[in-house]
Amino acid sequence: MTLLECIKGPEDLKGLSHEQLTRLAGEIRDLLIETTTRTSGHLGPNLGVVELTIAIHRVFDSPKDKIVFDTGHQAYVHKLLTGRVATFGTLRQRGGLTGYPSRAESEHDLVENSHASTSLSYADGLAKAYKLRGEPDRTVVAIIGDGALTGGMAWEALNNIAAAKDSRLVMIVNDNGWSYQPTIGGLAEHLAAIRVNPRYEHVLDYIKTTLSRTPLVGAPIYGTLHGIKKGIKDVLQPQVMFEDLGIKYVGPIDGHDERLVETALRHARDFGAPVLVHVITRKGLGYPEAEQNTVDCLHQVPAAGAAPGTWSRVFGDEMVAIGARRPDVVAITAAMLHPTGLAQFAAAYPDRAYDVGIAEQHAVTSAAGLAMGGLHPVVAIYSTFLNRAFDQALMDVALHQLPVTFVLDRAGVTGPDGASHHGMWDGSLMQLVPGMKVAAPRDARRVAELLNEAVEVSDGPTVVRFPKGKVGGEVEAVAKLGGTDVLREPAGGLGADVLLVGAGPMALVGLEVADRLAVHGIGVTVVDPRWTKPVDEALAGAARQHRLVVTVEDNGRAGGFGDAVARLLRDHDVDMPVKTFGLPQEFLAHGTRDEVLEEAGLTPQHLARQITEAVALRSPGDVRETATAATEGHPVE
Ligand SMILES: Cc1ncc(C[n+]2csc(CCOP(=O)(O)OP(=O)(O)O)c2C)c(N)n1
Repeated sequence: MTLLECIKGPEDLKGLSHEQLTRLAGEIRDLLIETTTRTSGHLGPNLGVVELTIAIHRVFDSPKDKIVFDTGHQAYVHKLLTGRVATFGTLRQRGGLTGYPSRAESEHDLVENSHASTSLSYADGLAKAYKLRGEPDRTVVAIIGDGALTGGMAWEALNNIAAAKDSRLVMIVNDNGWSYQPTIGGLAEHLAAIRVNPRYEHVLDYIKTTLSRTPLVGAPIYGTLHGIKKGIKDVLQPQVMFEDLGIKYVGPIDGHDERLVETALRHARDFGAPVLVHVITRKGLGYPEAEQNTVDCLHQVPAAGAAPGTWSRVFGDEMVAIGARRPDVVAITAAMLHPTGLAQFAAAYPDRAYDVGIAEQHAVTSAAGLAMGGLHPVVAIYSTFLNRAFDQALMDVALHQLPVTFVLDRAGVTGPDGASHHGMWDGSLMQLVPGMKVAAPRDARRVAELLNEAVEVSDGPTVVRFPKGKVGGEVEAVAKLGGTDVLREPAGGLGADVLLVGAGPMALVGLEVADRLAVHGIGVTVVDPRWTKPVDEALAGAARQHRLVVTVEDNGRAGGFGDAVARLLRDHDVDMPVKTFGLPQEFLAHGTRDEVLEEAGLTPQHLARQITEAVALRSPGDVRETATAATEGHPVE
């Protein structure tokens, strides 16, 4: 039995010797590597916080003390130390452990949101709550990376924490110099005086002498740490601010020296007021493939970059082509240069690509400024993170009718990252924005086509949304209906029973649905509107030619494309039933994309069955029999 297998909870850590803790750290790293390379997951960040997490659980008394992991992608070690060694092999699998803290999994988990830069605000509130409730023996601990510290919310929180002088709050800045990519903050560059902290130089010296002695990985580690000196300064520069604000600052500390970290944390815990502890760690430590990975230290395995054949890659390739033709097109990413597919554009046109850090709100309003300045910005972010910048999209961009194109990768069901990552909100949020045009490409060809159309729009904002993963086969239109592509007319001899309007790749799912329904005598016209906002008015006329309208979208049902189609029909006095299929308006658990879509009923089989039932309700005789058979357990295949 390994030492790690004996750890059933944080209390089991407390009696271990220094040697045992070192052994434990090794066992944890082995398990992290073995598991994540099999299940996928955040490897680099977790390898970097092994000693730090051990120290946290030895010093603090969870769950009485509250531990908040910012973003939460680095909480695997915490999972292992809080009774989840035996189930760790199920990480990110349907029904298994989530990739982030999960209150359903453990009383030691608290915040599951996984959107960065929130930990200090949660911690501020928690500490105030315990004070008001008269529970002064609790300490709140927030662990925040230097990447997450680039998010504005973290600074809003610090401003308030500084004023809450008697909060028992320990903020640990886990500074590894990396976000997805090296953290490059503007603070140090733009502030005139950069103070070099002697303690920081001391830590670098320490790391140089100790880590350089380690064969193979030593030199690269030192090289990278030294290379990120600028990044560390970025965090040190705000140290001036911490001191000025009156927040106690401790550090910088070598985050891989467990004893040293413990000592600092004990001091911080006993201080009785907000303390910021600055630890320097090495992302990916202990796994040469991660340490030497120059893209992102294996932030994630498999790598989150835009692999050939993915939607992100198709977008990235087209951006390079557009960039060559249109010198006014610029690109913005919020700390996701590689995953969004913008790396090629940045390499080709370095002056026209901006990585703003984990700062979606700033990204969008900065894009507004770029547009006001005569450029056409393309803001490439994951759909779920656009939520952060809704007000900026609405008031800063749309109100001014600015030509900004939002490219929303990972729109719809994403998969193993779970509830906080499914991009199921943008389709509804964007429907609310006056003047916003939303495109949903169904295949690779349409990504290129619609992206080009979007950057041609000069009098207002546009969105191009597409899902995660591999792009499917291409399907050409057989006819046009206004701006809408008709992909399939009812099969020979069948009537125009159903008008199936599929948004984006759901149009291709619609084709499979049509095949299944044709077998049962139901004629389906399948169309792809290409633009889901504004809804093509031609659909109103087409609806009149059918007996039922069906919409299918990979987005929450409430207020999405389907509701917009129903509204269009009402507005045109088309008295036609509309069935809107989409994701249930719930926080959907993790699983593969296919598993989640299956559970949401968005597979051809489920859709065919439900549409058959709906048609039967409105039809005499033949179709009704088919539907009855289907509902009585003979699935419509
Ligand atoms: C609002 C938001 N934008 C983007 C992301 C995607 N993301 C996840 S982790 C990460 C980098 C975090 O860097 P850091 O906080 O330094 O932690 P590290 O992985 O280096 O330990 C990013 C950009 C996110 N989770 N939330």
